[in-house]
Amino acid sequence: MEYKTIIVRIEEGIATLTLNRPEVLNALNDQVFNELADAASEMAADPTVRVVIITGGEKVFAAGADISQMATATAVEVMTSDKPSHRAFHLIETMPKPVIAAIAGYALGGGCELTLVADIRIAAENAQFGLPEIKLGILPGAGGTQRLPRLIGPGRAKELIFGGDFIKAEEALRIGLVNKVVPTNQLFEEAKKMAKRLCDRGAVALRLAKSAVNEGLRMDLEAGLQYEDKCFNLLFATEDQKEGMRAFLEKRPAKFQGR
Ligand code: CO8
Repeated sequence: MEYKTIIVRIEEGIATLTLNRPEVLNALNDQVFNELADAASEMAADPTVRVVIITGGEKVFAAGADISQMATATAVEVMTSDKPSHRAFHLIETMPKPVIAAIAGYALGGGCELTLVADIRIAAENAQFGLPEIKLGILPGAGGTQRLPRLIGPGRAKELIFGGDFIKAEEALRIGLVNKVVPTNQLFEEAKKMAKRLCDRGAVALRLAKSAVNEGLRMDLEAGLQYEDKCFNLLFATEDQKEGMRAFLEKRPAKFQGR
């Protein structure tokens, strides 16, 4: 597929999606969301892709949804829009493969919300996070009011959502918004290193582990435990389970085939 606002590269099982609207700090308009949705579907279906990295490059992740596109919208237009942002975020969040967000510079508004649909967030030292929507008279409408409290707790999420102020990478790490902070010039190397580690794991086990965590978050504990049990049982039907356990007993690294 051809993309204009993102760059898609696939190398050794790792797909990197790079937002590419530098002139507006990677502001996310409907075209970007549609292309992200298409790329997410393509990467999910491509058997050569094991892990996906989403980034905005070295300078900025994304300064939010495109304000110029929203400024004159009416309530009816917003209400009846097919909301490509929601489609893109849903496809990324439910992608049956690990998604890593590699974040440098600003990750604001919809940009911050995009990082929340990734499984793992790695921030460069120069990263800044914020949900400034409140300062525009709106609220984070691409999942921020729902996913952020689930990730960092309602108290801290409300402080970010109500205040609209930015926080630096170290603070994001302290409150659990990101998994790791790395020197800015090592961001892509670190993201690739983590992606490579995940490429060596069994793809089916990864897929079900991701599903168990994500689906479990929607359920009460008892239902979540039952869902986990089903996923666990199912993995005993895979060759990867046989290989993984045999390799352990034979004291050698496992070679998973993803089946
Ligand atoms: N939308 C459109 N254009 C933008 C955006 C944006 N979000 N952010 C930056 N730009 C543009 C600027 O207008 C500017 O363009 P130009 O050169 O033509 O004037 C260019 O990018 C560079 O920006 P600045 O000159 O402002 O750069 P600074 O370094 O001075 O400032 C900031 C950087 C602090 C990041 C500043 O640009 C800023 O505050 N940007 C807006 C941040 C923001 O409010 N983001 C939230 C947007 S709302 C949102 O994300 C809602 C999500 C929910 C959507 C749900 C849809 C259903």
